[in-house]
Amino acid sequence: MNAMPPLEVKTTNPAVLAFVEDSRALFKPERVRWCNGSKWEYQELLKSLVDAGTAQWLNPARRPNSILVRSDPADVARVEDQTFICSLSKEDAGPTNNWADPAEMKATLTQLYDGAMAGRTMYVVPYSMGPIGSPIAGIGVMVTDSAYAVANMHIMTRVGDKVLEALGQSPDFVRGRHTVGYPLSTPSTADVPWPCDKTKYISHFPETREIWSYGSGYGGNALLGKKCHALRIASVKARDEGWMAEHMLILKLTNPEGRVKYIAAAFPSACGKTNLAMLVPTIPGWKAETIGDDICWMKFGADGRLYAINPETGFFGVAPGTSNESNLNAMKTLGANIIYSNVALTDDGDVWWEGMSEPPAHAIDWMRRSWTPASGRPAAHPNARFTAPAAQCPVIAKEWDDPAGVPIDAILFGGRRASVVPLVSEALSWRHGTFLGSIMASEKTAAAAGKVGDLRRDPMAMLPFCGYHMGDYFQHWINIGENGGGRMPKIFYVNWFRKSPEGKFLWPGYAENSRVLKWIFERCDDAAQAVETPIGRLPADGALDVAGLNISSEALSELLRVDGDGWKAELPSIREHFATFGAKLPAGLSEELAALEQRLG
Ligand code: GTP
Ligand code: SPV
Ligand code: MN
Repeated sequence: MNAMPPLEVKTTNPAVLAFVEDSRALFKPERVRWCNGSKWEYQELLKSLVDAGTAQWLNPARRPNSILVRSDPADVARVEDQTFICSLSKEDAGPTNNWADPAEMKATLTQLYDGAMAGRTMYVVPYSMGPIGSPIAGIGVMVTDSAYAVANMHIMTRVGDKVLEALGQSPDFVRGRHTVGYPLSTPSTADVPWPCDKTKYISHFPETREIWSYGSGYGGNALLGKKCHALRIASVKARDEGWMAEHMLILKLTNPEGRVKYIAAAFPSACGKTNLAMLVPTIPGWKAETIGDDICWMKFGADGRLYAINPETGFFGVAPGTSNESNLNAMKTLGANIIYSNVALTDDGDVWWEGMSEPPAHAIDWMRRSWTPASGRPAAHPNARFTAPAAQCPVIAKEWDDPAGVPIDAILFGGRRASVVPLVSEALSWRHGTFLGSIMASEKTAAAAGKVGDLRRDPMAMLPFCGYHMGDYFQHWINIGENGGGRMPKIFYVNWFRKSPEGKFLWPGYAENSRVLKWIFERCDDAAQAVETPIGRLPADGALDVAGLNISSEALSELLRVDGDGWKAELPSIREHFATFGAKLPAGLSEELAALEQRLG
């Protein structure tokens, strides 16, 4: 895997040079490669992945310049049990994070790191989260021995010389160390297609803005710019500096009169962010365009409004369920220059996954076994992913990489709830909206290791991604709202996943979610009718545009029903959830809970 010549070191920044030299001394790689971010470099990375047997080229007539990667079957999702927030005090990590003493964690990892890159290349990846030069953006430098991680970082972030140039001599960058933990200790040690280790650690040191990741090559564990930096470390930075780092898509919505609103939405992993970010409205005259599909950084602008950027440059999206019917724009984005992970390979060298189209008569499944529809198992892993350049999305908004960001008009929360939570409600205030976010719950998906389907509280879709005590995080939300006053976005709670007693989705979802977006858009202008209920404002009779939609009036009234008994039955579990935050639970949220109880009667 020595295809690449060493390149010139393009920085004299002493902090960067010291970080790289310390990493080299620890990992003991055979060689160090500084990544410059060029197209040529990206192509060399793909070639080295193919040469190593990690990847194979797809049929260039069908998927030009695209590869298929199949991971170790035990390295397919984020490992929340092995994710640690190593703040100086345990209290700062809070009850929802795993904590370890930073010195002890570093001692453990230093042992694992010692010589872990023997026989391999250590790539140095300077990257920017957000447009270079944007006042909202942030820089990181990551070292890794995974060419797969580097190739993905090329798509997902801005990489290379221009980042080092922007950083200049500043020591203000996030330091990321990553190794798959599979040294080629002797010249005769054979490599494997997907090196990784059974032992895994995804560790964060919030005070020193460091990330130490060990043993996994999978997305959120290995692409350190994404969840580790842009959410866990950035959330701490945001708390310290008075801004927000959130697990949200960003969408631009234009009404038939040409007026625009920007909407951010927090849904847990694999709960529909990529889909909503790219939807094609079914209502005439409305237009939706994509700004981001996973992460949103927001800072106050000079006018006192919250301005958001998408810190990423690509989509690391869930493949299964993506089709021309469910997400045409994603399908159009996926034509060329894609890294596919853990999908199935068709006999003509193309990709396939469950829900994409009629199953092929034969394929090779994600575990490299022969597969037919009769095999009785999925051909693609449920958390199979595509890595796609955002610029290839046919509905990417022109301002998607504007360094100034876009002013946010509405924030949506939502999760997978088979019952209780209606299709849409509007919060009564920012604080009430913060309360709704704080009690969000969702059924667990395949994006993280563990049992799928269990209902868990996932406040603001940040449960696995908040780098500090979630009680303090709630307080930060309340503080931000007080700072922003009347210029804050309106908050809404949505649920595309309410089911009938027979277990069928009541709402068609996907493109039809535009009907809900329309109501939200018009609520922002106080134009659409709403009724006040104990849980918030719901669409008044006839206010939700269902013209041309094939939905029964029973289904619609169930979707918009305020299930008072269901909410009352949930109060004990909300109280229990709140109790876990102890004295750090903001008084404002206890007051919101008491007010809800009272309104429910
Ligand atoms: P992460 O990348 O893990 O953060 O996920 P995400 O939030 O971007 O989720 P994504 O849009 O990839 O959707 C995940 C799954 O939810 C896919 O299988 C979709 O088909 C399904 N899904 C998305 N939107 C809807 C919807 O409106 N209704 C229903 N029933 N399913 C949906
Ligand atoms: C998620 O799990 O929320 C993702 C995929 O967006 S990962 O990059 O693995 O975090
Ligand atoms: Mn996500």
